[in-house]
Amino acid sequence: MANKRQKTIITCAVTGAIHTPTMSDALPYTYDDIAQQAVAAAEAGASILHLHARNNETGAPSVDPEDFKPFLGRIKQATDAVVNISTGGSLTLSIQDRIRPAATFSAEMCSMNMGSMNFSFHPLAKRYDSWKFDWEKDYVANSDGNIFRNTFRDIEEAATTLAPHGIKFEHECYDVGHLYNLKFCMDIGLFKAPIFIQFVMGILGGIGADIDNLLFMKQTADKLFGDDYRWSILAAGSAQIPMATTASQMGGNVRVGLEDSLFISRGKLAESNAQQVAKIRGIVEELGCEIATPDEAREILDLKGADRTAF
Ligand code: KMH
Ligand code: ZN
Repeated sequence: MANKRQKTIITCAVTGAIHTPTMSDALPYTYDDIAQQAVAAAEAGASILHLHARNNETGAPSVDPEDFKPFLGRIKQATDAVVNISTGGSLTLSIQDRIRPAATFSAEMCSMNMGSMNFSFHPLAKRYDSWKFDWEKDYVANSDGNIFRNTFRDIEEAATTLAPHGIKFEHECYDVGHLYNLKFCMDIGLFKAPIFIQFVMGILGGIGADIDNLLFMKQTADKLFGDDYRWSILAAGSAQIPMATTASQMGGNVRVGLEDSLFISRGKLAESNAQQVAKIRGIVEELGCEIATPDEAREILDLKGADRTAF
């Protein structure tokens, strides 16, 4: 049977870079704050930590491995959570730059974005009038002119560069077509089962975050991948917790974190990543599911193990 009920893996995406300028004081961007919030999220129940980095002075998205090193070491010392390094980086960077941190640190997991798309958050520019960093207003306002580039050639380059590291991918699928892209890539041997799919919903440019769409994504994935996949949901903004709750009842795993939503409930800013993790953990457990420990997540996703990373 496809996706028989397993423990629920909670991923926490601790700090945004692609689409999350610093519009909340709770969003960590320094090495210290990223490390502290990541460890607290793991203690609250996240078995996977999805991580971006920022330049500590400018707050700008960074793919310089030197901006990852300080917090990766501290996270590894303090927790056994699985570290998942973003290869999304920023909307304006090449795939070669974006995959460098995951390759440098030979992470257990990294993201793999499964198609090129509009990826916009420009409406936010009108909603805010104060910004923490100078670059943020223009970056947000100009996102209506960006393409998040993830061509088949980019995906192949990322997959073949990262293959020798034995990294498991979090396949970020923002629409149904991305599932077909993933199927094509599996058929030509780029990715091995069991694959881990993150259904990304509610990004302007991708599929909307509602239950009909989740069912369609899940049915399509069942049709294409049968037993060869595990899945999770990431719904952006105020849909984060409601859609994660629904997915958990369908046998899916969940991703929360300030990267994808700054809120803890409608209109109320979250105080931390750990607060969001604690909230979804409470809901999932209340509804009768158990959450996976990091080692259980490793087993479910067939990961190489923390002893085979380079940090
Ligand atoms: N925040 C997600 C919608 C990546 O890091 O590669 C996009 C993301 C992509 O997490
Ligand atoms: Zn990310």
